[in-house]
Amino acid sequence: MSSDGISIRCVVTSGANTAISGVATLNVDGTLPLVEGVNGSVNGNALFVKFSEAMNLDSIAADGNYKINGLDVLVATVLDAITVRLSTSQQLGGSAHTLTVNGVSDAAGNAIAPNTKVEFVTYSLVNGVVGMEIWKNIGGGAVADLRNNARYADAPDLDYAIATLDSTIILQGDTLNTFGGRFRTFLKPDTTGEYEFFLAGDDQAELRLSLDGSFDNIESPEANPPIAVLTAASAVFRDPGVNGSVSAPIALEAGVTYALQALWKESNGSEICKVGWRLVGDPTPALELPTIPSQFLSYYGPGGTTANVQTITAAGGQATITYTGTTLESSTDLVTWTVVTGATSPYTIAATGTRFYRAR
Ligand SMILES: [Ca+2]
Ligand SMILES: [Ca+2]
Ligand SMILES: [Ca+2]
Repeated sequence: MSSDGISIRCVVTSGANTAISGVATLNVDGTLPLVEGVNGSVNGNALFVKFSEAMNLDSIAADGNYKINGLDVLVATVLDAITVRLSTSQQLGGSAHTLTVNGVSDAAGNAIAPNTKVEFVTYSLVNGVVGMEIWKNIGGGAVADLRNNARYADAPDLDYAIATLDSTIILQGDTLNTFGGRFRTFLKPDTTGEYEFFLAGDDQAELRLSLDGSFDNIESPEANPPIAVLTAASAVFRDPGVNGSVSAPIALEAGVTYALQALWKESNGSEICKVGWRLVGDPTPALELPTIPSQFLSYYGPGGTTANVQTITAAGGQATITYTGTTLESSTDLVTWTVVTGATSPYTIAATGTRFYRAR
């Protein structure tokens, strides 16, 4: 608006008396706030809503101002002046919803247009993604400070779907302190061989790999002890033997899905976490290794479509399943599901009795 930012004085005249006020600056905000974007959650239990300008914080913290068809909005948490995290009832992967916003206003008091609607699709298992979660306001520099906190592992403050195992995709400038972080991703090599994993971290970090392709027991000290541990900050990949940041060689098979998790803990100053790998025999120096390329990674993120078993045909004593999605799972009781390692669609199964299949 043209009068925005001008300086004014107020002149009051009464009979022969005139009073002149001090100078005031006139701020006119004639722009209504908008919902600029929404992002899903890698855990399928939240929605991150971003507004177009600084908002009245009380108004965006009121959970009753948000409705989502098919989901309950549980708690609205203000992350900053333009962003709010809505925790929701558990979302189905890859399902379409509409967020309807009412009653929120910008910092100047302009209300959003009534029944502002934004369509979104919940995150589903997609290729090329790492989940990155952040727990804020946890002191200490040891990974145990994160793991032992009551808000770990179910209540991260922030989560992101990013392209590789590199915290600086999101956290730049070393400005965030007293937090813990976690990467999770499914890893599927295209070459069978022995791999070394490289971990960079600040302050401290640990890396685990589950050969069964599941995160269910990823932190079990017996089943999945850490394959690399950093007890002092190292912002770059080091050669084997310098510190605990490089795993022993681990045999992996092409086409098999593994579960990879890194935890790190930042107290203050600089922060980072990165994970790389190298086939034994590859001469690339540790310092020059990239983080694990996205083509080998998959996790919950945007842009996916709902995974489905599409057809089941029987011939010659065998059944053939075609499906969409990246992972086929089988079960004998519809309760316990096991990843069918190496499966790609169409997938043919020999007669083995009654078995159920689902795609993810
Ligand atoms: Ca405004
Ligand atoms: Ca920091
Ligand atoms: Ca630090």
